[in-house]
Amino acid sequence: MKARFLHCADIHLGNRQYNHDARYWDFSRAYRAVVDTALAERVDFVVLAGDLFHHRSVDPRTLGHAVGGLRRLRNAGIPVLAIEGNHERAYHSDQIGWMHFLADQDLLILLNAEVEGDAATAVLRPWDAQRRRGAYYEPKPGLRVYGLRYYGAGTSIAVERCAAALAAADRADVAYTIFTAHAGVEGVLDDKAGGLSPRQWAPLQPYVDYLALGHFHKPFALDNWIYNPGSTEACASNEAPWEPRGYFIVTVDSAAPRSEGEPKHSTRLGSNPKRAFRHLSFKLDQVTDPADLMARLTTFLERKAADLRAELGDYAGDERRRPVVELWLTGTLPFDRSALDIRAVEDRLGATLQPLIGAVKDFTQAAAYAVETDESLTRGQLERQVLSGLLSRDARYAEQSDAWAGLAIELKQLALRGTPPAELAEQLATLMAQIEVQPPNSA
Ligand SMILES: [Mn+2]
Repeated sequence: MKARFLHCADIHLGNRQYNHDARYWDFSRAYRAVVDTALAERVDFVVLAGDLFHHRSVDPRTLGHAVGGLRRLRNAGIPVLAIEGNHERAYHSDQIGWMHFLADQDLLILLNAEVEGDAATAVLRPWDAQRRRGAYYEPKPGLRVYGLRYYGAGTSIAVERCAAALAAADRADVAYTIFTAHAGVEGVLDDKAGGLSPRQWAPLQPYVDYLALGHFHKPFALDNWIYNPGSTEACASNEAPWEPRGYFIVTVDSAAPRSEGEPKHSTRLGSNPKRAFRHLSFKLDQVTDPADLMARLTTFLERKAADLRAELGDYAGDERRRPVVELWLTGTLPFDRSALDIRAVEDRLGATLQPLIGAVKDFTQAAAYAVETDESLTRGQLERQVLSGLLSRDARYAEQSDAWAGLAIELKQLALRGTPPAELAEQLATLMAQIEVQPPNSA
């Protein structure tokens, strides 16, 4: 038995990332590219391992995009064998989701093993073309594809029950078995909890030649039987460097001579075209004050802009080629957060790199603001000590923190005495002038 198929997952149609139209279209374009590939490669079928859609409630335009791609495959005689991912699960188990709707339109075959209830064994029914329900389908004689929808925390038990059912099933005529599920493998992603351990997947291994996974957006292949193609567009900035990523093209030859432990297939991880996407990280630890921040940031961004133009060419005039740039501010913020002008940082990012989208994320830590106090002090002395302590942690006021504390207290007392605002402002100007003419550390 020979066959050829495309395995993809996590297309996330309808993801209007950063609330930007261009990003909405990027996700649809990535999907179209994968459909184009399936057609060009003349595969026998497509395995879609969950998360075709980004949202449970799909808008008409996004549904149109999904239907358009599925129709092209159907017209070419290429069935799509799919499962429900976590993003497209129906709201209630008794309602049908959009994936069921597509199955009812004969645009895809939506597989799911019955694992509910107390039975230790799943019920694996063949696809019923009338009811449009079933756990497995044979796109070619001798090639069987089983599917299990997203089960979250219940995945491990669901997999055990499927393995028990497969052990009991009559598989005499089955030369090659694919099992598709929307779940990851523990340890593949550092920061992503979840996923089954290789040991929890292992019960399936005696019966499954190709475990087609989705859910983790990072591509991986393990032990010649577990495969995950990764997302077709970056749903988060950390996904961008995971290249190649997008789909596997799998060629099966069940009868070819092979040595012990060698798989019945060969695989190629392909990469669909994607929007350029860069994640930059700027650490604030060297920064002294807001002006210094902007100066250092500008130097940093100019260097990155040169790198980006060397890599992508002159993209500024071509919206298709302009990258998404996410800038993360990290490290310790050496001044009060209210003085961190995110809009100014965004503007500088936009002017320097001319990205399609320039998003700034503030992950800075505030300097420690706990102040030690001496309980023998009077209320007035205590107030001055706390203020001075706080101001000494802000790089802009640290050198003359006592003088600034004195200024604040004086101003407060003037305000308490009912001094008119204009006079307060005048006093403030005078007091500030006094501080600024003094040399550092003389206060
Ligand atoms: Mn996903």
